[in-house]
Amino acid sequence: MNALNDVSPQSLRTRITKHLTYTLGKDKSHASLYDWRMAVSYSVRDIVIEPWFAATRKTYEAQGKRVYYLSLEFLIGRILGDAMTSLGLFDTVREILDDEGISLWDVIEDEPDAALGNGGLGRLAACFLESMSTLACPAYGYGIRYEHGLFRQKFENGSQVELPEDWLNQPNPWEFERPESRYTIPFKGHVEQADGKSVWYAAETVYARAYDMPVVGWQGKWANTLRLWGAHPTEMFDLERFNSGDYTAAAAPEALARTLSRVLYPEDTTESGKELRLKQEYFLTSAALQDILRRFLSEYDDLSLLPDKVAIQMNDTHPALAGPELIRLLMDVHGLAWEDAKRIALGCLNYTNHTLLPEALETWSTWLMGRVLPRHMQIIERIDAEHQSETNCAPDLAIVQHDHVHMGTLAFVMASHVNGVSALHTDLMKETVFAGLNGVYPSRIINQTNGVTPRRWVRLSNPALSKVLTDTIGAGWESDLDRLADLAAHEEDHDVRDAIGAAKRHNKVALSNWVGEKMGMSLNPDAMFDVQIKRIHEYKRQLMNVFETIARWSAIRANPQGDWTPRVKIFGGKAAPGYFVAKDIIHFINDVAKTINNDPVTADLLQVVYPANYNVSMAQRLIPATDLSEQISTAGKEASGTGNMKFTMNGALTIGTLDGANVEIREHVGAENFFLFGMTAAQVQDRYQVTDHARQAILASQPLQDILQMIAEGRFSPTDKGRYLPLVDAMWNHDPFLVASDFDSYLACQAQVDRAYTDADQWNRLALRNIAGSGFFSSDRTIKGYMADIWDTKSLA
Ligand code: GL4
Repeated sequence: MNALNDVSPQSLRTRITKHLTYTLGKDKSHASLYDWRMAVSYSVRDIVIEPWFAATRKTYEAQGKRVYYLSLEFLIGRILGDAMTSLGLFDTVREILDDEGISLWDVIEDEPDAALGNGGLGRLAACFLESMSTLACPAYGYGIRYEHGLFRQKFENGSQVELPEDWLNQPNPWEFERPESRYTIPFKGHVEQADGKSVWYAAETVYARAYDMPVVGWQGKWANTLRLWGAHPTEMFDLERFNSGDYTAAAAPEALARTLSRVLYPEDTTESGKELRLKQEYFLTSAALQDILRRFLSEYDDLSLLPDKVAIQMNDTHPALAGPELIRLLMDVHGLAWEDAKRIALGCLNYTNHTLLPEALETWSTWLMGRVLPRHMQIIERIDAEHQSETNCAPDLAIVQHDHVHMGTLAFVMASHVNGVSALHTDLMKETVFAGLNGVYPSRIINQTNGVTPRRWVRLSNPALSKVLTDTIGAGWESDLDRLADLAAHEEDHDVRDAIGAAKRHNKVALSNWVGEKMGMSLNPDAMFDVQIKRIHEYKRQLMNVFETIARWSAIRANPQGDWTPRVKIFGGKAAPGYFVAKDIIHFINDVAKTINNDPVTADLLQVVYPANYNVSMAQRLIPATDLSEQISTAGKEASGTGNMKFTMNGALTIGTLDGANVEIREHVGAENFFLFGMTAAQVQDRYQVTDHARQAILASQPLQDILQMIAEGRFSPTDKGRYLPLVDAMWNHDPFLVASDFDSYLACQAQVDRAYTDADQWNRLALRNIAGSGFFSSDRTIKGYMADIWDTKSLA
């Protein structure tokens, strides 16, 4: 079965015209870009329906196990281009629109990004959904239909300002509202015992209503469902109050309910501890589990079979209430005994850990948990008591400690498998944060190194390179990315190396044009494009990159006639609104950019670009145009990274530390094709033992002293000279992520990069080797790993 079989250009043309006429109610002479985009989207969506239905049919027939991926975040990005790519309709649609005088790219860019996530964790979930469909793994994604996704970022005088995101201000052509699929979600109230059963009398309730989005896989052979929950009031609008003039009170139940799915929390790797967040986590988890049980019971009547038919993945601890909630539903609603309910829940559940940063490990006060979810608090205490008595563990391994519920421990205890997201991260989990639990539950922790989908990240975002790949190694690499290894046999072919270089240059020209239009800057496409795009976080060390930029600028100014390699430094990323240090870093990057970009002495050799509002669509532009990928986190801090993989696939070389998946990238592409610097995770640990590590490192580094001196003197903030004194002070006295200690190594490595770039042909050779070694980082490989090692599911292809 293949969706493409009966899609002729003529039928698609007719479909688009019909949607324009009958769905949008416009004739061609009056249709706006929006109208065309909607008509094209509905038409492409129509074509997904058939494989979507067929996949559902096959799944029911097979009676196999289904996967349920629970995530508070799905960072999807735009959908139309991706769907057309998967269905092979790109050229057909382009031709149809050309005939109407409409540009396909304009249509594509009219679509808002679905930004229901913060960064890597949410984007990983989106790549996984796509891979599960490509692999015909029967699966559902479950998430929240946030009305407002991640905030829009703008810069005002260089500072980040957050604006609300409003992707749902217009109809979403990819979703199907399912008013019939709705569940009651209870909150608060109290629990009573009756006939040996616990009865939870909730004080508040909301409905979770399903909104389904089909997720189509490569070549339209399979489509799974992303089911997002929207919150709706259980109480009707209060007409009596309205009629008596109290309009606000009349709408209160609705307002209360809707706040639940109103906004995505903008914290990446920090937990916020807010009641609304806890409610969101429970809202998603309960709705998903009720839906899973309803589906299961429509096919089977023996709940003990649940672990044979259902695999639930908890994406981080955010849905970790799944343990107690599944036990609650099995006991209180379906009448099972505690032991059975707990065994079944444990058999279904798995947990992925995405970070070791202590500030990200969620805890909830028992007071809040007990107030919002009184029944769950009881269940958690019983799970905890059994966990402690069965394992005889130390008190610091308890789920409840110091009046707080530790969600990582809860997730761990209630999971069959717990996985890390890169080899290094998994090792560190076993050695550090989860060492104790690993001792009492040995072999529960396994590794599944992250991956990314090459359909979106190469085929869609880099057509120029995609053509070179297909011309060189033949078609089909998109769904069998290990085939990229075949490129290695063409390393000595000058034409192939040139073609890779030409594709990169083409993308750099396109990016330069875009930057020209957006920011009024004119970039030199022959300069090295050096890119760091990711959330702004101290551990990711954007600061180190800016320091290097300043060092470079000073060095060029001191010797403008020197043999310099021209560079364009590109930054992109948002800071959590409450993370003030990160926001200062943004301000600082913009101030440095302003100073450097206005210097005529260095203008041809160094430029700094920081486009506002980095998102998935911007990543799709930047990554194909990148020569050098900055992956410079303090070793041991970045669990995996996934941007690093996207750059490698697109032929960028990496300058990086031995952190997260960088370690494996370097192994796969070859150490000689990777610019390594900095301390290892073990050396980082030792370095922290040196109390004045920063001061010592700065005193040993003249370049760093000079840079800090310039900043302290106000060179980058002439109207407010003291602006960055706190930053300089923090460098000397704290430097929690060891920027100073790694700086000289980074500087030396950057000099090596400069030299390498001067030999364009050799650089292209290194790019080729990076692409050839990147096959391992397809999310298809990752998902096959989950299917085999965690879910025990089979592909229905
Ligand atoms: C993250 C990690 O920081 C990142 O390294 C990883 O690639 C990603 C997906 O596993 O998960 N953890 C959190 S929290 N946010 C992330 O992006």
